Amino acid sequence: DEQVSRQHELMNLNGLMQRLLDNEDVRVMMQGSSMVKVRSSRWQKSRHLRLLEDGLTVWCESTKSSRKAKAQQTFAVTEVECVREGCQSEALRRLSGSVPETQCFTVVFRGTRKSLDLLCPCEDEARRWVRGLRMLKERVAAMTQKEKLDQYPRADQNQDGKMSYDEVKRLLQMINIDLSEQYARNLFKRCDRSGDDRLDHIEIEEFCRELLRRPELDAVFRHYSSNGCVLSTAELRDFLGDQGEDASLNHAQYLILTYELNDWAQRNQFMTQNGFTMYMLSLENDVFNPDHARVHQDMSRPLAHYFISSSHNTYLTKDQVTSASSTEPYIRALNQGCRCVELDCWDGDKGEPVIYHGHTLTSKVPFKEVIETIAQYAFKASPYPLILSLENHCSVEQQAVMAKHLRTILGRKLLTKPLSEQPLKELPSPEELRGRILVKGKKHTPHLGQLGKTGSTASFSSSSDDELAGSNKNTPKKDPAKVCSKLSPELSDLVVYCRSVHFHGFKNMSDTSPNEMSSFCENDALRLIKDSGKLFVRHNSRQLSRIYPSGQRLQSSNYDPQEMWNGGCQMVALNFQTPGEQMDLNQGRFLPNGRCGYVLKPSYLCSTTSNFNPENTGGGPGHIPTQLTIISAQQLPKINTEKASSIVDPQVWVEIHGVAIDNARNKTQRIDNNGFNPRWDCTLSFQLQVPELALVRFVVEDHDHTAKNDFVGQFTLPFTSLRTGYRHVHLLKADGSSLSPATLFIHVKVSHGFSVDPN
Ligand SMILES: *[C@@H]1O[C@H](CO)[C@@H](O)[C@H](O)[C@H]1NC(C)=O
Ligand SMILES: *[C@@H]1O[C@H](CO)[C@@H](O)[C@H](O)[C@H]1NC(C)=O
Ligand SMILES: [Ca+2]
Repeated sequence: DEQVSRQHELMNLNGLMQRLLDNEDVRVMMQGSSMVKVRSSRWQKSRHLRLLEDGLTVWCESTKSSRKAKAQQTFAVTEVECVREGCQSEALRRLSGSVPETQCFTVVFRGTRKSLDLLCPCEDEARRWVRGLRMLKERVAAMTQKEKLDQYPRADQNQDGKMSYDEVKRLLQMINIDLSEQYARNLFKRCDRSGDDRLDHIEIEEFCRELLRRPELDAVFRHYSSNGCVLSTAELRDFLGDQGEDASLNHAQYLILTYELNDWAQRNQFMTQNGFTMYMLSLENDVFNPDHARVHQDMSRPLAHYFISSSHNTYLTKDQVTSASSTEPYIRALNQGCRCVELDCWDGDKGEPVIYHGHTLTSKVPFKEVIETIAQYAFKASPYPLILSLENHCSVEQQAVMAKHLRTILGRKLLTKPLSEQPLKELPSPEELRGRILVKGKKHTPHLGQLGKTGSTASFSSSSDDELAGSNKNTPKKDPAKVCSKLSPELSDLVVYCRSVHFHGFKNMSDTSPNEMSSFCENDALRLIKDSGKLFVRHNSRQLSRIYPSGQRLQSSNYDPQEMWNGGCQMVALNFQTPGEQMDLNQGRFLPNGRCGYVLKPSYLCSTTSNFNPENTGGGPGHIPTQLTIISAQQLPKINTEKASSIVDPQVWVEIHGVAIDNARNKTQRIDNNGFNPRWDCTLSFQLQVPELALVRFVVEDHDHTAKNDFVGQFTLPFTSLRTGYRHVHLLKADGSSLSPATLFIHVKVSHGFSVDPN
């Protein structure tokens, strides 16, 4: 019987111990090391870290004897995002000088878990832990499902044929079956008939059968399997064809090799129901097209032809009035592929400029420290150019200090001269500017100094974020001539392709240079899009525009970025620190193209003669009927845990965010009291006119009878990256981190005539 064979696979494990113990680093980690956990100069506590025999779990034990039970924390190697050696976290950097850099390292976790800063007794031990953790992490990531099962030691550590909850959980995590505590613990209790907190053979079998039960997935399997037991390569190929992807026998064979757990089936090139479930849940079968997970677009077009992931008030950790300024948000934004960060610069003590939100209680962080952080993280997530948007409130003297720091710290990465001496027809491309850092700010332009004199466009308050004067954001603009006189020549020299100018209405192309760019408050940008959308689109095909949130948004809330993208605006700057629908859209927009922070705009937003008007797209390029069937969901967590016993009552919204006529949303019915495996089988239909601009957002809510529904999870992606067929949607939390194991199972059907923009 198929479930029994799944069980046998899970139990049939060989040891890896011997091979792991051959590794000196792992041996040291398993013996354990005494370290100091560091939070600040005052908060430093000793901890004993030890790698468990599974080669996967690290115990982090408080060593101080205390009346309370010894506090223990664990983390799994699979939870580690990366290991940074030396003083690379904010807490450790602040202590650098007082702690030996070579004995420190930081463990950074996926999602929201706080990083762990550690200080080792000697350099050798620190090096071994850094190297060992990285090795184990890579090793797990590189294995196929079957290798994981074959190579990892028996999860049943004391070999009595029974497994504890943690053992079962670790084992399933090895093959990427994540468990939701809420459901798995209850299920474990229910299966533990002997009541000894351990499951024997038969109990484990029942546990796995219940946990992995997917009748709706089995129905798809049976539809393609002629004998109902296995899929032959030809049958798997037919399924792949209907899914709209590579339907070759080779691909089918590759999938069997990668996902099939059963030896016999794998040898004979069959896929069992288990292998099929593994494949269907894998990222390879994700709703997001995996071809778009790498850089797949032409990167040799002018900068103005791309949407550029941009952050506003990057230095803030929360609201604009009282929160801390810090270098951590720069690291977070850069790691997310953000390519335009903002630096709000003010005069500081001892001649050193500082970054903070002027005239507020936000704390200050030295300019130099931010630039050092940027130098270190600028190109870790993306090789394409990074733009530093300087909001400069400094005296001429401290501006010169800023220029000096930029030159000495960023070195050759800093772009200080045009790439070519030829007159500029269009901006250079991300490819040409690969690995370079561009400064956006005011520049002395002796011959064009008169630009500001016409008064015809007073209704557009131009970029307050580029203002030189030491005023706050809402004070009247200074006389441009006076502003210019306060600009230090050293800093002015560093501005090459992103020269901030006031916007004075749309001009003839011959009167402007592509390296001039303007910033717009959200309200001004919206007005331009509504009143003169076509001209704005044309302007944005050649020059960059940066949009920033209204100064009224004291809580650092965000505006809808989609309307700005519809108008071809490139740098639609959002408060990255504020989660919510707008940041979900930003994350979805920049998901494709390898998350490099540059996404090519559709062709009709890249032409100086475009007739595209975002407000009036009735005769748009397409008319695309799309059917999205929300079939089921798996292991949805209860978010609002005040009522501990209650269970989620889920409903799913599907939203289209695009040009005005494409905007739509609809929802499934509600299912009461089932978050473990709710089933809707609900088909929602949409018509798209301008698919290249549309984002699809799936939102799961927990229905609340008395108050606003609770947000459970979401996933957003561009319509052009949405794959057809049966797919899983891996849900994300509000902060953008994974909500694993929560998924939606859907079917997508897009009717004929649809073709992806050839861009
Ligand atoms: C732009 O220039 C062309 C010819 O060079 C001229 O005919 C047209 O009136 C100008 N448009 C504006 C808005 O100045
Ligand atoms: C929403 O979906 C339901 C179910 O498919 C359908 O009956 C209804 O007309 C849809 N509503 C809108 C506004 O599209
Ligand atoms: Ca038992």
